[in-house]
Amino acid sequence: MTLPTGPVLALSGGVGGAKLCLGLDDQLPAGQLHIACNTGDDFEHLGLTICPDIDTVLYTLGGISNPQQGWGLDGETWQVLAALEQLGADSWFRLGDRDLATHLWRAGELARGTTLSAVTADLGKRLGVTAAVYPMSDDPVRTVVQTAAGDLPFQHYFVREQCRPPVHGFSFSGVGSAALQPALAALCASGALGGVIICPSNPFVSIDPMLQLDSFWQTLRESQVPVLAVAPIVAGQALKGPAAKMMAELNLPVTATGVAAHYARRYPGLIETFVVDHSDATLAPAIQKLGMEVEVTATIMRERADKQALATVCLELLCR
Ligand code: FO1
Repeated sequence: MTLPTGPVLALSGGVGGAKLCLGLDDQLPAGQLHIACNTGDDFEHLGLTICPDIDTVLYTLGGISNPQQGWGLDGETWQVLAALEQLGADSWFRLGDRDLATHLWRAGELARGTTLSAVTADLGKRLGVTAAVYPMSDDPVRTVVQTAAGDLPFQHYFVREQCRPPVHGFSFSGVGSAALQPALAALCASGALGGVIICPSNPFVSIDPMLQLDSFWQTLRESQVPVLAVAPIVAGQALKGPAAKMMAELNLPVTATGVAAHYARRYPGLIETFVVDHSDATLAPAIQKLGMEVEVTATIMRERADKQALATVCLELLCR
């Protein structure tokens, strides 16, 4: 397997992103993988700062995530949540007892003025994660889902309302003034970056908040670094989460081509190669017309070996 020389940057949100990050972490030498995590999903809840996309990456690479859900911790207990229910507190967002330790510890660190980056790096070290994991910014950026039921903070839409209200748009509060995480900005400006992998995450609520932050996508494009994206839609379906439903409600074709067109429209010239599943091979010509190369491979990641195989395909593409 040929590997890029220099650091590899993955942009990740949600469970699908964490799966590919695990495969990349397995295939790259320690320290070569850098992961930018979406923080648009973050929210203040029960006085705690909840960072789901950061925790999903850290728990997954730390080997302690709940394998069925993809988020939260394996072998969790729910005593505190049950006690909170007794107190009449919100219990729609399921925080397990051990997961709560992460949130309590993070809230204390942040209250002491520690940056989210430093807290994330500290937590990664404690979990034995060797990849460099960053929040996309140390400044708050919050995804707002514009729905027929009004504007909803992401977790209210995703968990409390179970993605039911039809969406007609998104906004990212704070994105206009938030700065790209400093080490990320330095990595992109260094000229050493070997490649960028946009993981199979939700394009609207995981990838867009990151790429629209602080001219990040223009910085990446100007850095001439190879950039590839893995389609989060396979045979018209999202493997997990509301991406397909959102695309239908936004009147976009619910296909890998629809995602490629979204990225081409928003970030012209950024993505060189679009990776699609074998079941979408016939879409290649339409995606090539958008100015992207197409790689057809197996993109459904069930087993660890699937994650490693897809990671290998991506890493070799960055070396072409
Ligand atoms: N997702 C759910 O669908 N239901 C939950 O109750 C829930 C709790 C939760 C707690 C901690 C955490 O890190 C993630 C959690 N998630 C839950 C997932 C979360 O909503 C993420 O935003 C999704 O993974 C999409 O990125």
